[in-house]
Amino acid sequence: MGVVNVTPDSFSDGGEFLDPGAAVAHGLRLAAEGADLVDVGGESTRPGAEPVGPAEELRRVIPVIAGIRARDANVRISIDTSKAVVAAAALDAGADYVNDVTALRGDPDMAALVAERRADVCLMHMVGTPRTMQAQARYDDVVADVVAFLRERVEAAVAAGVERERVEVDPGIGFGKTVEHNLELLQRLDELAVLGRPIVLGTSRKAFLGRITGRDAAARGPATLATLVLGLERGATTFRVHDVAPARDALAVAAATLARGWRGTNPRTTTTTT
Ligand code: PMM
Repeated sequence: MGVVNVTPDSFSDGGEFLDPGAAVAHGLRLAAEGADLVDVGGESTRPGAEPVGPAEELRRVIPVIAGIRARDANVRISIDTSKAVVAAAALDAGADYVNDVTALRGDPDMAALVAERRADVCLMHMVGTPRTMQAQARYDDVVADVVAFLRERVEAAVAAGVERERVEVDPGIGFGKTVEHNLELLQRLDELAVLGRPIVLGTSRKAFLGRITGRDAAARGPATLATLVLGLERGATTFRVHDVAPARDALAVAAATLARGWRGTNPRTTTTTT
């Protein structure tokens, strides 16, 4: 899953793709690099971020989704939103997948929309809201708490009519979590397998990697790759990343080593005996 943030304030690429043309070009580039899914978002969820109104969010994301869909009929498009009105317009414009960091709790109309439109959906763990979440980073056992939360949210989605097969789950790395919480979630990611749903992992360039390496967001690519390999080994199937080409390479090598049958095709793959 390649990230296209159409925001002025996302932590690592804020402002880079505010222009719709630049955002469309970036999404197409990520698809060409091998992203199966391009995740378009118009509201930053960085810690402390201010909410954006629906009109502004629609203005940011819809031309980008329509533009990517017009030029690439195949890539799957995800809308990163917690607002049903934005998700509905995005699905109309060609999106296939709803990435909701509130796990269908942010808008009372979201679950019914996802069910009715038969969209795929990602349910992510977060306590509180991006404005308040870091102050609420307290858990008995972070992994057990995340599993219990996601189990409840999967059942709520199914009860609202969402097909279970369409639901993916995400531990919400960096959302109301300390460095230690993030590392423990990554270390014990395999425990999310009890949920029986595909696991999405969003570690790309996040602050905990900066705390370990001392690097700024833009220089956290290698640190991100380490988390992808660990995540793959522990059962993650979708990797939300800013840099698709290196992620594909790292995952292809890790998957080949683990013999898990990596499904992707790499446009640059050649046969070699060395
Ligand atoms: N992280 C961000 C935004 N959306 N969605 C999911 N499902 N998982 C994540 O970890 C996630 C997300 C924040 O990162 P960004 O500001 O780089 O988009």
